[in-house]
Amino acid sequence: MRTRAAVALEPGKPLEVMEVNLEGPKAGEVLVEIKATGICHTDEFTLSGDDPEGLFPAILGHEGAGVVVEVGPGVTSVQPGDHVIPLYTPECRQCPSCLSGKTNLCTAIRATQGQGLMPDGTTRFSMLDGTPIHHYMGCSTFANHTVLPEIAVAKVRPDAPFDKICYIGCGVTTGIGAVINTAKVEIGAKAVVFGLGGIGLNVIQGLRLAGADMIIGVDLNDDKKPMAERFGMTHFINPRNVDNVVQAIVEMTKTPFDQIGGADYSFDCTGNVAVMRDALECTHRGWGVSVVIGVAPAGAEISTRPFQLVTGRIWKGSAFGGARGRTDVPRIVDWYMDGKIEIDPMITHDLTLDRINEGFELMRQGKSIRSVVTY
Ligand code: NAD
Ligand code: AHE
Ligand code: ZN
Repeated sequence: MRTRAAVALEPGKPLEVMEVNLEGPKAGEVLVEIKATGICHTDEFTLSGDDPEGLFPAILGHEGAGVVVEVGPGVTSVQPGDHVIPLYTPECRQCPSCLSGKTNLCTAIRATQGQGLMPDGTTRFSMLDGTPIHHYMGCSTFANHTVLPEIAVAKVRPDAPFDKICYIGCGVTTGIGAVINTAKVEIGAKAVVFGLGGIGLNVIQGLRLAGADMIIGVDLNDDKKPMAERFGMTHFINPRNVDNVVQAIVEMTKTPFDQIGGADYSFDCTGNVAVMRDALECTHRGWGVSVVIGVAPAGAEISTRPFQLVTGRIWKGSAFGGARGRTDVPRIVDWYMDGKIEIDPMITHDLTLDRINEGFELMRQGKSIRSVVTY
């Protein structure tokens, strides 16, 4: 079949909207009509050329929602008409990682996914002249139709609006999951969130859900403050306004009883390795936990004095919020539909596919939280 897609032809260049060829689903695969997709900073990261796994030409996008149109042989868990969210972290329930019960990082198809291919080592997308186009993160939601492995779709309730729940395909789950699954934040905690964008705001709403007392937001952009407050941020720091952001956080978190100071938990949602260091070092001696969520460019490395770890701070990372997609994503959709979490205010811009590059520009300029493209 043919479908419309925004294709990343070269790093650093705008996406080009065009008709592309799409082959139907093979065994264990499903064809999905994408109804809506968010634009995450990771799409921009890969488009910029900074992603070691970035391949071109590719159809980017990994934060979608849509409807199953056709299923390949052997598919049993979904059928045409089902509403689904594509999963860049699949859940096969059979690989050593899934069976370990210790991680959400299913390894069943990770190797081919990183090569921009379907599990059988081929691509379903090509240009009209026959040039192959890579898949991206196993999702390619910047195409009106895409093919996905069955293990990489979460079936969700049919009454949930596509243009909102697409955000659960990455940002919402990543942020809330990092708090609940990765950090396991407890009631009364003091937490710091570095980067108040599409991920950081969801960390904030996760912290509110978990019952944190103090939620300090850190961002270079003052314009991010009102939205973060709306979602539960209690204090704000712009690093440009303080001499030393770590010291400022240590001071803010001191009490008459505890003059050591430091956050119980911190989260990096910037992808900047200097910020990751601050995020670790602002946590409390003896027990502070810092979670890296941000994705750093090729070649970037984190550093700190080992003494920071010797004295009890813990550095962790979180992918897709530690969520097991087929199990957890339908529940998060229920949370949204039941009013337990909010999504709508974070979707600041609605676009059509023709205007997708405006969404990237708004993100670069810090003017959006999430732009959502509807087909
Ligand atoms: P975004 O562009 O919406 O937000 C980033 C925010 O960080 C902005 O508000 C920006 O002003 C702020 N910022 C940038 N540099 C800063 C600095 N030095 N100090 C303080 N604030 C700073 O991006 P997003 O969509 O929220 O994504 C955030 C990061 O999370 C990206 O690196 C993205 O690739 C990554 N990410 C990771 C996962 C995962 O599973 N681990 C999932 C989604 C996104
Ligand atoms: N390809 C990059 C790493 C990108 C990365 O870390 N991706 C996150 C999801 S970001 C979603 O917006 C992730 O899930 N990582 C786990 C995985 O298996 O990819 C690189 O540095 O090579
Ligand atoms: Zn993402």
